[in-house]
Amino acid sequence: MSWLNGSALYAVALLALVLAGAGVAYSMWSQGLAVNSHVETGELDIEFLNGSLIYLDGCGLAPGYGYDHGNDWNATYYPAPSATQLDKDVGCTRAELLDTDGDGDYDTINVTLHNVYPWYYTHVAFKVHNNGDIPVKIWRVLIDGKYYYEINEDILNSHGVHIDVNNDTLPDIAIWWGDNFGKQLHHCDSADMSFDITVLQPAPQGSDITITIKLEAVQWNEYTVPSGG
Ligand SMILES: [Ca+2]
Ligand SMILES: [Ca+2]
Ligand SMILES: [Ca+2]
Repeated sequence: MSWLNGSALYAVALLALVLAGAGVAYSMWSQGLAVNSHVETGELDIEFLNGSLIYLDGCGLAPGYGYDHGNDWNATYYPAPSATQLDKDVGCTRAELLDTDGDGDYDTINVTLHNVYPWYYTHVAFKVHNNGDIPVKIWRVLIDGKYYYEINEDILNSHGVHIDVNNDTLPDIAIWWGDNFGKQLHHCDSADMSFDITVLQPAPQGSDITITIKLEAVQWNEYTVPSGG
């Protein structure tokens, strides 16, 4: 046992200390991984709030299909976003919330204008609800597959965006959106949103006009609006 001299004992003790130090470092690294994986399980999710959908001049097909079924509204002051009620009941509006991917959240609004004519006007309102964990901002709207950002700009010239529903290159409706694009919603927060629809002169006669609307939100610190958007 003559080889186990004082310096060898010192070396063994030093090795034990190094291993202990490695153990401490290893456990800290493991904890770091756990924190990272927790952050990554946060979910970004919004929905149209069930029961929040209301609209003018509903077709009255069933309870819940709008209110104020009756005389039509007319965009008398177009392109300003307001209207007056006529003494005639010709057309009507139907809107419904859909869960297109079957996850239990309403993700789409379908709006159908029935038997309408140029300058027929309607208004659709609803709440958007953050049912995910991550604070979000309402970013953009997808109408019939095309993205629009804050489309309430340039009111006096264009009254929002013009949309060609039947693909004959002529605009059939104008949509103007109310506020709350860019509004930050924390978990369980809701925001009111609404839009006006005005039927334009080139709209097709004798057929229903249907549009499909979705909203997209982004993580609160990633909100940007492209120039010209
Ligand atoms: Ca009506
Ligand atoms: Ca859904
Ligand atoms: Ca058209």
